[in-house]
Amino acid sequence: MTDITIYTKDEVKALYKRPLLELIYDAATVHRVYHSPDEVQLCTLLSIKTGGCIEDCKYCSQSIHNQAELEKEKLLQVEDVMKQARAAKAAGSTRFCMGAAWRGVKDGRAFDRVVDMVQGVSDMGMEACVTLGMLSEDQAKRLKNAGLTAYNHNLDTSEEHYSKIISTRTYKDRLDTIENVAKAGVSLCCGGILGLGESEADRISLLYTLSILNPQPESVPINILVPVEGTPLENMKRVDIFEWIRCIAVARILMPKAMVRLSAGRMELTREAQAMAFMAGANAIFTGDKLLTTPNPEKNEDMKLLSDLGLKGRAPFKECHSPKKNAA
Ligand code: SAM
Ligand code: DTB
Ligand code: SF4
Repeated sequence: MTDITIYTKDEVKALYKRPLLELIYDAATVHRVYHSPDEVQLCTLLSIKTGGCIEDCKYCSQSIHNQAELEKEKLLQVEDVMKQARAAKAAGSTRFCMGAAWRGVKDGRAFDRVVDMVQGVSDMGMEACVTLGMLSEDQAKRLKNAGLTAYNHNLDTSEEHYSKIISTRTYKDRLDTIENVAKAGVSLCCGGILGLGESEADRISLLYTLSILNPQPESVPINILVPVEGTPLENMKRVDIFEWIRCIAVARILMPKAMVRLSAGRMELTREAQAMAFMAGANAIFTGDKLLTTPNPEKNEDMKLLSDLGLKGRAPFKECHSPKKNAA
């Protein structure tokens, strides 16, 4: 990452504490150096295996430790997933992300099927992303050979706050999988969730940790907690919107090449808040009326928002600009 400035934790803190509009201006400036500011990547999510997860993530509808009402579903068949991917492509999505409620991946028939799904999505000319929990380097290599674009594995929050949210795995477990993904040469999609009761220092710590991953994530999902009934976090206070914008702006400055993705939590956001997020450097969204298990804005609403803002879908497999090329 030679052409990227790596900030110290104190520098990240100073950045985070800047006056918000100054911060947004700087983030918007960085955004324009590395990306076309009128382009937003449109991605579609599909839950390929739903519920029954043995991890105890306190935010999640799919954990067996929580009491969320949820229709469980075994691993889908490849052809059913292809149907959904084709529909997503026809609706303008260029990236298809498949999520499984697993603690980790076991070799065998189920994993073979996921590899076939990745191959199928990739053969359709779409970017393919999966999130399957813990992964070995060999498994990451198999996914890469099948055409995987990126592996999603979030850090979720700071190392300091982590054990208050999840007790069945450690931050180190997360970082180990991230390392396996990097060793296999697969791009990483890695971000977090705001609104887990974390402090400002936790947010700064998360953003700092994401930015020192080597290589930096190709994509950074910034989720806002969707408070699911029956989970321990169902009554959590909603995160302040300006804190959310602040995190997006800091993520954009720290990880200039990454796609900064507005992920969970858009149902409760106004059009104006989302416009401000695009201004602060966000350049990807999940479209389609469902995330994994919770609702997402209607496609028509999203298309209207993008069109009103003069934004358009970004082509698949597009690299970000090189600042040197721009300067020449
Ligand atoms: N089981 C795998 C794992 O945890 O890595 C993959 C699926 S998991 C549902 C993917 C991500 O969704 C989590 O890391 C978390 O960041 C996000 N997520 C899950 N439930 C959420 C919620 N209620 N609100 C916001 N984000 C959520
Ligand atoms: C990510 O960071 N957000 C997406 C994707 N990666 C897999 C998932 C959001 C899930 C929101 C809760 C749900 O729908 O179950
Ligand atoms: Fe399982 Fe992932 Fe949900 Fe945690 S976030 S309970 S690992 S599906």
